[in-house]
Amino acid sequence: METTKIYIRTGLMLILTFIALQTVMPQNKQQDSPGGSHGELDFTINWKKYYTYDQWTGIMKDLQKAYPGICDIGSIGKSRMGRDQLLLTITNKSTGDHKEKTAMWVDGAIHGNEVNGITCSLYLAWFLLTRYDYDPYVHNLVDSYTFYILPGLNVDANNSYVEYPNTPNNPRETYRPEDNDGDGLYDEDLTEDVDGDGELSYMYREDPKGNLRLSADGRRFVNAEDGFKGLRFTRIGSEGFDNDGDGQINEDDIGGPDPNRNYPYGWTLNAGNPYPMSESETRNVFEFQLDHPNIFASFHYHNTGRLIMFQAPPAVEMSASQRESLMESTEERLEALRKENKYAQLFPRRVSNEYEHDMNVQTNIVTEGAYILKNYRPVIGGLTGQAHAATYYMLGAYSYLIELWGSPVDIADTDNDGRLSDEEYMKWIDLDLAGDGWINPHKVNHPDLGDIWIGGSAKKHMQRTPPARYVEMEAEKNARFVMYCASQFPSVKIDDISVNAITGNIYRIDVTVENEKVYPTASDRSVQLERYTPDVLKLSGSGNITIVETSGKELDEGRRRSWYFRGSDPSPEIQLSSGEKTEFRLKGKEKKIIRYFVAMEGKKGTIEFNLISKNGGTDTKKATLRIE
Ligand SMILES: [Ca+2]
Ligand SMILES: [Ca+2]
Ligand SMILES: [Ca+2]
Ligand SMILES: [Ca+2]
Ligand SMILES: [Zn+2]
Repeated sequence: METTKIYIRTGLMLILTFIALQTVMPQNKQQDSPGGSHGELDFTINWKKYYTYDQWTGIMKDLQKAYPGICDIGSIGKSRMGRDQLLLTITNKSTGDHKEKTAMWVDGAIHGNEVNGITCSLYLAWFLLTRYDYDPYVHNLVDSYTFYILPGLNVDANNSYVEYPNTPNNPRETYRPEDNDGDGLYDEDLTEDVDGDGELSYMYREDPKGNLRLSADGRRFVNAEDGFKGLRFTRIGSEGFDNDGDGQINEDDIGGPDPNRNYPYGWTLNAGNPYPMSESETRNVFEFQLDHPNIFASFHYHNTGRLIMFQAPPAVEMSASQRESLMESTEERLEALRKENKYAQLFPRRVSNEYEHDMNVQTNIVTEGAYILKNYRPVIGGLTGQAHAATYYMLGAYSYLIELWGSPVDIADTDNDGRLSDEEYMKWIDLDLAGDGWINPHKVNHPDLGDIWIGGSAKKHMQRTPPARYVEMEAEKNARFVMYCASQFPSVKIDDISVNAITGNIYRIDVTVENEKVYPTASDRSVQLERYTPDVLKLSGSGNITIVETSGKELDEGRRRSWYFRGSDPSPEIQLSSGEKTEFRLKGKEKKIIRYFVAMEGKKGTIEFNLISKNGGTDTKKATLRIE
């Protein structure tokens, strides 16, 4: 009878024992009250404040001194004006070098005026450091991963924005000199605080033909009705003097290219001039990132709008009608999903097969981000020379641009029309901020213009950067989102080893390997860029065990069955190769079965499997084969 090729249970009994090799780190001071203090009082920081360069870098240095075992500080380079771009490297040094661990990159305020990004980055660093000894979740993150945190990227403009009177929108760019008005002089007419109140508001002149008047309460400039007979005004512009006597005010301010259009991916001359990475501030960052291929994901803090802008893989081309039907079907599916989860996300983007996992991973991550951040909306990010486009498209790291804060519409929109009327805004100022934050119109004598009016607008930290009282709540939940993402960095393990006797002294061993987290061990993009290291399963055994064959590729459940029934005649997709190691990539939440055939002489032997993943860690399991 020709039945030898079919698996026969011969009555042998196989006894398997698993030995998990894991290091257990001693933990101290961990407290059991999750609602209580977790070390915040060990190093107090006033979060209801915006910090100057000297102040925030001083905090960074003090933090490092207080937590030297889990924090390093260093400069990644200098700005145009010679300021150091200081970086905190946070990881438990005793569990391995920072470069050997999967890493999160976080930077803030590439746009000079967006300094709540500094607060959020600094808050994350402080949270990780102060809670390390108390909070098992944080402890585990800091033991396992590296956080590279650059609170202020555009340090010259960041400092100016906080230290000097400025509009909410300025200074935004890096300090490359630029002749905005083409008169041969560079940056010769900046804004000034004309009335000396520390704020840059708007200037108005009295004008019988002006289109504006004061509101009834005298606090705002509003449109004047036809036939209005009272005092009329015309708006001049932001506060400032005519420094060069050319008849124009504030016509040549500081600021070169937009630093977040200066990165190489999708770069254009118009916004990112004069060439990609021309600014030392952006170049220092990108060179650091190139030098640290352990960076797996990145966060970039901006304002405003409460957006989670994530990088999605490239879309496949579609006709207009295909796009339309995709929009419709996405909306339908989303509506159904939101009956179960109001934070559910779906995006009308079709990607090619090799990018499908990245699209799914990002959708899953930003769905949780929408839950954690509550009033933030996930959208797909832009590509035009932006930092987070370079991170994903050139480095293969998952990337997120967070537009922090926004208008107080969700707090102060009392009639629920989704917009904030002037009256609603003023009520927010009066009741939530006790009047602080508004500049009432007042008369001022201007050296170039004579008698003018200044005011009718909010102070600097009222729009793009929130009033101080809102800083901490924004920072806290944003730190939680970054930590959630780090908690989903890949983590591999050997789930199961199953051994079956086939025939004679031949055994089939199916090893189940698993990545328990949302992120894969390497992004689809990094695979396409060939900028990744495959996961490896290595087998070693006692001297009496030899490997007959390995399935070079993983087997899914269906294929495993077909291979099983067809004996040693595998389907052509399965590449058989003899050898001691098998390479593959574990996607997020994926299990794979790796099959080996081994021969054993004698009645007892041991085999050991080593799973090694550059981003997902390692696992080892042993099994004993014994015939009784
Ligand atoms: Ca000029
Ligand atoms: Ca200029
Ligand atoms: Ca002023
Ligand atoms: Ca001028
Ligand atoms: Zn920005």
